[in-house]
Amino acid sequence: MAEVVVAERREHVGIARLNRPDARNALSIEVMEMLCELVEAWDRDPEVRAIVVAGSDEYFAAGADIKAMRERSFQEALVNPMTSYWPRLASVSTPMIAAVSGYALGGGCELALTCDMIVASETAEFGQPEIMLGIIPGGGGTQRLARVIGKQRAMELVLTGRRIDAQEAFRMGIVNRVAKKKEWLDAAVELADVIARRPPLAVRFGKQAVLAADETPLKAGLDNERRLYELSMGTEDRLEGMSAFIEKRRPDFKGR
Ligand code: DAK
Repeated sequence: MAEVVVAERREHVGIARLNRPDARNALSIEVMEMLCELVEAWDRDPEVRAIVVAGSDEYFAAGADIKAMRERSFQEALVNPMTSYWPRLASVSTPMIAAVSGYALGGGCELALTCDMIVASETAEFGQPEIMLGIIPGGGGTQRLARVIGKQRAMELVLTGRRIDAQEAFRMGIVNRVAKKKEWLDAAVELADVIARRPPLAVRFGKQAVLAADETPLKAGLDNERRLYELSMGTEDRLEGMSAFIEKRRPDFKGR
C-alpha cells in the first residue's frame, strides 16, 4: 500500500508529499504522525537545509479526518495525539515552506500556516470551515490567522467558514507567492533551494529570531535577536561570507 506521506529529496531540500487521495489528503493520525517523524528526522540531518510540505495538484489537505473525529468521544478528544502534531511541526528549526495547490482547509490550512512561508498555485483555496461542523479550529488557526491577517479578517473567516482563493490569500499576506497551475511545486522548491544555499546556521538563527516577533514583547524580541546575531558572529560561515564578499567570489558555506 502506498505511504500516506511520500518523501523526496532534491539536493538539500526535503519534500514531504501528503498522499491520501481517497480522502482529499485528510489529516488522519497516521498522516500527521508520519509527517512529523519525517520532518523531525530531516531537522536532525544537516544535509537537509529547507523543507517543503506539499499535497497533490488538486488538494493540499481537506483538514483533519472528519470521519475519525465524528467517532471521537469528548474524553478521547482531550487526550488525542492530534494535539501534539502542530506544536511538533512548529518547533522544527529548519525553514518549512508549504506548497499549496487546491484545497487547504481546516487543519490543512493550519498546517500551511504552521510552515514559515506559503507558495500557492493559482488554484489554491484556503479556509477554516470548522464552524460548519460545530467546532472551531484546533490546530492554531485562530491564533496564526489573526497574527498574519489581523483580528477582523480572521474573525470573518473563522466565524463564516468562507473559503478564499490564492489571490485573496496573497493580498491578505497569507501567501508569499502565487505560481501558475503547473509550476506551484517547482516554485516552492525554488524558494526552498535559495534558502538551502544560504549559511545554514544563520538561516536557523534568522528563523528563530523572526518567530520570536509573534511570541515576545519588542524588547525581549530585540534582546533575543541580539544574542542570535552574536552567535552568528561566532560561526566560520560568517568569516567565509564576509571574506567572499571582499574577495569578490562566491561563498562556500559549510554550516559551521
Ligand atoms: N475528512 C475525512 N474525509 C474527507 C475529508 C475530511 N476532512 N474531506 C473529504 N473527505 C472524503 C469525503 O468524505 C469523500 O469520501 P467518500 O465519500 O468517497 O468515502 C472523499 O474524501 C471525497 O470528498 P468529496 O466528494 O467531498 O470531494 P470534493 O472534491 O467534492 O470536495 C472538499 C472536496 C475538500 C471541498 C470537500 O471534501 C470538503 O469540504 N471536505 C471537508 C472540509 C472540511 O470541513 N475540513 C475541516 C475539517 S475539521 C486539532 C487540530 C486540527 C483540527 C482539529 C483539532 N487539534 C490539534 C486538537 C482540525 C479540524 C478540521 O480540519
